[in-house]
Amino acid sequence: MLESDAHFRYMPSNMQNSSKAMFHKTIISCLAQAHTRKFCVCALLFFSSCSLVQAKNIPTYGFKIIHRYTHDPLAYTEGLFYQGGYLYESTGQTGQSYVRKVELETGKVLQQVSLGSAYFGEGIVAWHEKLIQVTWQGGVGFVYDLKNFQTLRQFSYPGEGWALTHDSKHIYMSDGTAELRILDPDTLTKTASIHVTDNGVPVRNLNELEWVRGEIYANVWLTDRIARIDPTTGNVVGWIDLRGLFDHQSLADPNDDVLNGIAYDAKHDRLFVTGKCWPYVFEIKLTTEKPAKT
Ligand SMILES: [Ca+2]
Repeated sequence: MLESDAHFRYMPSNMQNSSKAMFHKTIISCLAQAHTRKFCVCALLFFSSCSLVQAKNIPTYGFKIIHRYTHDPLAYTEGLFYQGGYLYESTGQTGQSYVRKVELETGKVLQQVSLGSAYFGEGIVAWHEKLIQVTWQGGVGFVYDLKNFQTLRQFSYPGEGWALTHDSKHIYMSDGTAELRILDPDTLTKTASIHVTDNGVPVRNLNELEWVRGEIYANVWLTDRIARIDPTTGNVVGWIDLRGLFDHQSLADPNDDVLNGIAYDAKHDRLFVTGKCWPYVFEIKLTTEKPAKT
């Protein structure tokens, strides 16, 4: 296969033939202009159009429930992570925004700090001995001592803050767009960003985040879906379909009390999910492929 032909391998054969003919015609046409710069522009435009038809089949994963834990039904969950045997949770709504350390098995709140009425709390992440939180539209974040929740300092950022997670080197922040900001963990300033796409289409409303075995999991606001994102490319490499996990239509505000909360226990490979004002935190295992949507 010619190197150029590799670009046609995802197409049906009849489309491959016509596309190859078009490609060769394009090259001849461009060469006829005998101008290298023009040729490059033509080739780039052509390959850009080819990429539109190279849609990859992104797998959709289902789930099975391993365990169901109690969750405070008044907790408007905005951030969640697991560390050292405990869940850490942040909640939203002005006047009801807290950061909590929660006993997983019972849901008992062991430690809590309030943001007061000035801020709407959003995502949290642990970084060594610190706990970092962003707020929705305040442009202000907080750094706490992870052990006693004492406020150590504030920091600022442009735009909105939705969620946080981290790997060994960076902190990742969502802001409701299709971009994930990469932050320096010490200065908490943006150093780069990840543009998240599903087959080239931007995935907006990325909300709660979790780093899971080299991928970033992000639940998409107002849906029952979690995107599995390759952080090196921003490509969605899988979808987790959590329809049927919990009927949030039974809650007081079903349009708002949606899936939002992902935590991962890397040591024991346990994945936890919950939602705003859901009465449960679920430990789930992913199943390989979900049947086609009906
Ligand atoms: Ca999380």
